[in-house]
Amino acid sequence: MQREVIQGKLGKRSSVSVPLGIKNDTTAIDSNPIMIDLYTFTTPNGRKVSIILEELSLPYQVHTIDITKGEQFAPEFVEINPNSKIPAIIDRETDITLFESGAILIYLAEQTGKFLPRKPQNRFQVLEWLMFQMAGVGPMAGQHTHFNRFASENIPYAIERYKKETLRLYSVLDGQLANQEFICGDYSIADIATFPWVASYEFQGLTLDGYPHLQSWVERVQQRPAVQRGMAVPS
Ligand SMILES: N[C@@H](CCC(=O)N[C@@H](CS)C(=O)NCC(=O)O)C(=O)O
Repeated sequence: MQREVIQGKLGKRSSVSVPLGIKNDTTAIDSNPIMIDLYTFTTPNGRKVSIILEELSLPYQVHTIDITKGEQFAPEFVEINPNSKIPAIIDRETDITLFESGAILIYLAEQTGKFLPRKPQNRFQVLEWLMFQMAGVGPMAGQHTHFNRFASENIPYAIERYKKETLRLYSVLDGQLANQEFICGDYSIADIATFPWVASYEFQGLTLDGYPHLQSWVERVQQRPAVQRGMAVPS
């Protein structure tokens, strides 16, 4: 498996060889200690986590788990995520191992006090839209992409069903973004979770025509340098 080190703060990269799952390595680059091991691949769920790590300027080490080669089923990775899916992290400072991208976003937001408001009304609105992404946008767009691009047989019913539901969810997001810049007003983990999915609409065989507020939001979030760096991980 490919190993590489990324220093979020300075955006510098260099390659190192580190055993999968190592917990107490004190490797430092430019005297900035690596805090987080990130197990990821070039997919929207993985990129949610690289985006927040870049936004937070946290030094992290990328472990590429090539899910097209079945590396998610390697015993060392199953120890980290028994569900055999990316993303997952190990926080070396707290020794906490986590899988499920939504849980990882909440954890990093809580640890740093950023992108998840404290005030209950705002906090639960962000969590509500995070759950909307986790339970709706991701699974529906994922199923649509599968049946539209990767299924071994052409099943028009499945393609149509998931396309219709994904576009319905896009229209809900479009309405939410009609009068504000970000999904819950201020930029939050709800935006970080949703962006990599909606931004890959062309790959999914969809269009954002007819969703002008969602389209503007994609362009707005895309302009953030941390988002651009996070979307390029793993390289
Ligand atoms: N709900 C999970 C979904 C994770 C997920 O589906 N990851 C995909 C890549 S985006 C994966 O690892 N697939 C490998 C497989 O299904 O074998 C999360 O948000 O973390």
